Amino acid sequence: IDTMIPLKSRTLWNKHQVKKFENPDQFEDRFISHVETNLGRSLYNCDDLAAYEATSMALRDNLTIDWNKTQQRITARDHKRVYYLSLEFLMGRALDNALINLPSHKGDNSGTPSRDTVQQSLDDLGFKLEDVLQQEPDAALGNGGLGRLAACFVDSMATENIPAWGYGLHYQYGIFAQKIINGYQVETPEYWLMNGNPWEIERNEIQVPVTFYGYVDRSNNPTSSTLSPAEWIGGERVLAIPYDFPIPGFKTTTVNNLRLWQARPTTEFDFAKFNSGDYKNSVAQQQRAESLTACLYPNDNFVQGKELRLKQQYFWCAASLHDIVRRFKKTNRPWTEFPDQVAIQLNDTHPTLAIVELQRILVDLEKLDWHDAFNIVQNTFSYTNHTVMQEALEKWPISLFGRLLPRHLEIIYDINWFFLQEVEKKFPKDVDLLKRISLIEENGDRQIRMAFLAIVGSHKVNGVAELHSELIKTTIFKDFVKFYGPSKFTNVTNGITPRRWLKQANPKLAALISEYIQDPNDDYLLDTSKLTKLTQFADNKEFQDKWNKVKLENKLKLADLIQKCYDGQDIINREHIGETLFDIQVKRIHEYKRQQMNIFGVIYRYLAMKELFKQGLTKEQVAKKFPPKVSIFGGKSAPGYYMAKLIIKLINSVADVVNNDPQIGYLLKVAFIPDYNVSKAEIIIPASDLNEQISTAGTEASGTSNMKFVMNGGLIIGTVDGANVEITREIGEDNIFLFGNLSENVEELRYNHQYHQKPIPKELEMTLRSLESGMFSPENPNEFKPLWDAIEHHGDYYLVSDDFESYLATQELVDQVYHNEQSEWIKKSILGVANIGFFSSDRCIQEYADTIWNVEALKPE
Ligand code: 4GP
Repeated sequence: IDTMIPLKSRTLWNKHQVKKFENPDQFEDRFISHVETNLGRSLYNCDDLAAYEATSMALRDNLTIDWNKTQQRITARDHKRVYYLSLEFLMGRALDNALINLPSHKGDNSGTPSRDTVQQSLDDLGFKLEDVLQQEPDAALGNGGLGRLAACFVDSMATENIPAWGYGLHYQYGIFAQKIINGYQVETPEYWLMNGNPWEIERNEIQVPVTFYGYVDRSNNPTSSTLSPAEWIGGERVLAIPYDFPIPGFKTTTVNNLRLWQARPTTEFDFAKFNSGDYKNSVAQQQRAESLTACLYPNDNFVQGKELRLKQQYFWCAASLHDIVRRFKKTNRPWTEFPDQVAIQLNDTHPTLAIVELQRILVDLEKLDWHDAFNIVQNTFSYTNHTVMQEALEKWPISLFGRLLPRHLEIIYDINWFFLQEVEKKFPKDVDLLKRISLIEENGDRQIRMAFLAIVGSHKVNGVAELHSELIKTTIFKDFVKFYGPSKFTNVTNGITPRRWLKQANPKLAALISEYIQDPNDDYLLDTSKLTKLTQFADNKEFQDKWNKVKLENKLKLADLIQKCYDGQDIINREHIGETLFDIQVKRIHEYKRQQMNIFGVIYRYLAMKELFKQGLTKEQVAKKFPPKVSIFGGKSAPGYYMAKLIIKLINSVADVVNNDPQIGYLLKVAFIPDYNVSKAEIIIPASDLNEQISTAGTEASGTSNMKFVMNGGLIIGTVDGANVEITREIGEDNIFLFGNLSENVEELRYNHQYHQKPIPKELEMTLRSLESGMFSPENPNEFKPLWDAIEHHGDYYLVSDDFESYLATQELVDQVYHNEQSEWIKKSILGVANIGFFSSDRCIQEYADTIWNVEALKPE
């Protein structure tokens, strides 16, 4: 926007500078004014929803004022900016988070607004903050770990005063809402914008045209080389409109921006269609434009390869780069300084097209020399890999790609051409290497290997936990290490924001911590190493009792949630809740995450208990061997993932049988919480005694819920995988229950399954036969056949049979410690929290800033 206010008018502008609310009275004023003007409501018809909207608008006002100042400061100081490109931002709710980030804290009596004063104000105005918070739908624009990581990162970037913008898509429909009907997952669309969204600013003043299809015109180019500027004459055109979300930091006035693009039809008029009288069709075509960003692809760790997805990716990359380049051009610096001003982080390969798009802008539009341009590109981008699983690695068929983005395909061929020449120079005549490392896969249908393109176009590539970062170097990217050397590959272990995952999710534990470590201003939420002060209280009886009481209260809250999910049926016996182990596995349902092993363990436990009853043991005697426990599950399956859906069905079928067995009673219960999402996680995670991180070794890149559980005093039962390894190092191996085979043995174990029939352990055998007997599916005994077949006849790819015995043995140990050594258990729980500080996403962002982005914090005002 280049309308500038003339100098003589500026005094007037300054006189009317918008002010933040700075005390309860001003907040109340702002609240009422939003109710009456923006919402057109009044004292007589202001319900909880309106109260939520008005509170959010009042807070957004404050944030927007700081947002404006932050942006002006960055521009004035000509500071380097970071751009975090992610197709997923699993933000959850914004209001409580904004409240926690309000400037004042306990111990501050100045009357500046805090969460507590807002709560009081709402109370005075006739509302309960808790009910008001419930009005907000989750912003669920992501699938799982990758999307939630992006959300934690934007929180930490603001907190660490890194000038950073997130770029993503403004989906109308985020991840589907999961219903459980007769035990089966049913996906229902969730229109999260139904009531509008007080947190977003729609910026109609910015409209970026994005083009697809068409052809490359070289008629002005005498050399006709693809390396010199060409003109792409696009076919279809849509507009990208930004929606901005202010991202507050903790104890700082820095407010960053999350910009999500939405597709809109252009207003261009198709005269050809009009003249032929086809008005309806020309409208229909325009409408199709909007469907481009309608919906998030609901896959986790899996690619589907649909044309619409590729269109989404290009639409988002093109719009974001246009924005980034426009901002850079305002500095009037030469192009060579682009990487000094701009760092772009690719969250997985989904935004890899941004590499190609920048090269196109530099060569075709800015007329830079091809190699100079690519130098700039490489120094700008860096790429994070989140998985080694083959089915999750993006590849796009050349035919589809070339039709949608003809000029980009040429550029990729050129990148590949120069790259392969370099490889050939370094390793002459190694044809196999060239084949393996090429950006184009030549077997069968020719495909572009997006991860390889991301590596070649970046200056750094990172994995998300030490084990994972080592694995990518020795497996999927081995040849690239050989060519570039190891220094291009690095590790940044994932982290989580302690503001949301401790303070917001577990206010009682946070209060207890700040009391004992004498940190009334919650500085430990910034400097998490302060948590180590808890160590001195690990054995303190009084502290342990208080610690336990918080856990109990959190478990009661979860029991309420579960009751609600089961239509009022109270599965959990509240009388015994204090002695009942809450064993929780919540995450996307995936064979590699092995929820099937968990539920097999539950089945085995049930069978063994029944056997004891059959032998005539009393309930008390059975309880000695199998003390009270609730197995809690939650998580969505991709709609097309048959096995994952079957696992959900099995969990619910087992729950049906076990929960209704009067002999078993409260000794064993099973609950599946439908529609697991961020706001449910905030209730579930603080209530856990034990959490399951039991992926086949080498498959879970990091995991981040493991960090969240430990930060809330939960103990892990887990394999030596992902970040479990580093968590063990930090908190000590006495405070985690590890089991199972190591990743270095996985290949051999899989090989053995293929070529030698190894008998499966008797406990697993018993379990699988109970499935086969129809115990959990009397109407269809074969219902779960694919689950036992996977283990007994299809090579047991996820090695359930290899880990099952040690899993059960470790569960037994867990029971023993939880029930017989209560004080030991609490001590482990406290020591976990005391030593989890390393996994703050603030640390993680500092590592990115120092070692990858080369960017410094912006000093706040
Ligand atoms: C996930 C990984 O599966 C998980 O281990 C990791 O913690 C998370 O990314 C964040 O790094 N990957 C995906 C995916 O969600 O789709 O690849």
